[in-house]
Amino acid sequence: MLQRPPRVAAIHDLSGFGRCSLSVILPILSVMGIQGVPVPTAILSTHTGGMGPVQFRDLTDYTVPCLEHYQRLGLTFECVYSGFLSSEQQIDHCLAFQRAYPEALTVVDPVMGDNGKSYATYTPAMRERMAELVAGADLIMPNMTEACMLLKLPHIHEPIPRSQAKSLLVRLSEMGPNAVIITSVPLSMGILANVGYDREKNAFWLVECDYVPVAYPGTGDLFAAVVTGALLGGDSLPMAMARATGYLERTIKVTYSYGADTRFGVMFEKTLPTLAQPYDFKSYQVL
Ligand code: PXL
Repeated sequence: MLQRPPRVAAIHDLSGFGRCSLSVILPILSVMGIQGVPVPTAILSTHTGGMGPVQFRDLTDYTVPCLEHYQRLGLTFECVYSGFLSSEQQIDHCLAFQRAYPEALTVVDPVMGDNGKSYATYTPAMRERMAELVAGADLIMPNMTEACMLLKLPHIHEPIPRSQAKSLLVRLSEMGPNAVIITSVPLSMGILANVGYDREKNAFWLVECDYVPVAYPGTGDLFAAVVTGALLGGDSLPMAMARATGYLERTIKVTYSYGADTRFGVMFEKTLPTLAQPYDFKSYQVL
C-alpha cells in the first residue's frame, strides 16, 4: 500500500489572475488528499481570455531539466497530468514525462481552444501534434471544440443525438486513450451533459449539467483536476465525472449569484471545502 498521498506531476501554466490552470489545480488536488507537483510550462499575469495584453514568460527550457532532477531524486509519480502548453517542444517534454513514468496514470487535457476558436497562443503545429500526446494518454478530457479539433471535424455548434456523442467518444479513444470525457456537450434531447467512455469496460456514461447562461474561463481545468483527484482517490470513471460535474455546477452557480465579472473565473474558494467530502451525490446515467 502507498505510504503517502498519491503524487501528480501537473504540467500546466501558472496564470496569476483569473483562476485557471495551476492556480486552481493545485488547491483542488490538495483538498482531495493528492500531492500536486507543479511543473509550470509558462508564467502569465492572467489567462489569455479577454484581459488585454498579458505578461508571458515561456518556460520551455525548464521542463526537461526539472524531470531530470526528479529522476535523480528517484521520485515516482502516480499520475502525469498535462494541460496548457506554451510551445510545440513542450509536447516532446510531456512525452518525456509520460515515458519516464510508464506506470503512472497519464491524463491529458488537450487544451487548445473553446467556443469553436483556438486559444491565441496555440499554433497550427501545436494543434496538429496534440494527437501525439493524446496517443500516449490513459484519459483525455477535451471540450467540444477540442474534440472536433482532434478529430479534424468542423466545430459542432448544434445539439447532437446520443448516438453521435458515442461515436465521437469512440473515435477519440481510437486515437489512443482508454478513457475519454467530452465536456459540455449539447444533446438533442435538450440537455447539456458531460459524456464519457471507458473502452476496456465498453461503458458509456452521461452526467447532466444544469444550464447557467454564462461561461467562465478555467472551468475545464477545474473539471479535469477534480476528475484526476477523484480517480487517484479510488472513484470509478462515472463517479469521478459526477463528482466533478456536481462541483462545477455548485461553483458556477455560486459565482453567477454574485454577478461577478466572468473574466475573473469562478469563485472556487467558496466551494473548495465541499471537495473534501467522501462522495458527491450527483447522479450519472448510462449514455
Ligand atoms: O483554462 C485554459 C487556459 C489555461 N491557461 C491559459 C489560458 C487558458 C484559457 O484561456 O489562457 C493561460
